[in-house]
Amino acid sequence: MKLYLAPGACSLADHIALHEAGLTFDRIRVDLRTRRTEDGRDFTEVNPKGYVPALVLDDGQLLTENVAILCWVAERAPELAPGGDLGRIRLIEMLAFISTELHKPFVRHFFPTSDAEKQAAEEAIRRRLGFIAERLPGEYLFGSQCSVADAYLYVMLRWARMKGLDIPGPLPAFFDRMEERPAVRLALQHEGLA
Ligand SMILES: N[C@@H](CCC(=O)N[C@@H](CS)C(=O)NCC(=O)O)C(=O)O
Repeated sequence: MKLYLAPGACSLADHIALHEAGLTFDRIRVDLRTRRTEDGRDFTEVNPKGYVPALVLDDGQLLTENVAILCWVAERAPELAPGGDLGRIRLIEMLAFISTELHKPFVRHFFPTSDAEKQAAEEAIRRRLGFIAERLPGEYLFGSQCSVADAYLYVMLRWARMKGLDIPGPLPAFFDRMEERPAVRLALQHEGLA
């Protein structure tokens, strides 16, 4: 299995989740400007969408989209998803929220076409981090057990820190907790971010 990633990009969430699940995989860096892989390939031949993350399974099938890859990991490591009747649906609900309501505003904040757009994106991020912060039920998004969604939220908070955005309590403590996890440390180390 091969994970195509760019250091510090959203693919860090998938990288962490694969380590949390204890799965064996190769990492291949992608230069997002040139769209070339570190092994010299045109990345669009691997993933025609041209963006990371991309996961090539052992049978050669390609998986893309954070929500799908993180769900796939959680299916292989059920301890990384909430339990109960609605567990899988709650996980998709949370991943969809992070993907569409946080990740996308961050992209607008990183690459705004106007000051107004940047301001609106920052306001959206502030509100949505506030929404999560007010409802954090325990150490992690679903209580005491870390899930693949926590890896995705961790990357969003990392970006918020990089951009100097406010992170409401108790999310700074959540961030520190995540950074103590061996899977997070390993992924940061492998991406040259430790
Ligand atoms: N919808 C995709 C978006 C992934 C995405 O935004 N990837 C960024 C890095 S965080 C990227 O590769 N951007 C380069 C590009 O779009 O050209 C997903 O959730 O997996």
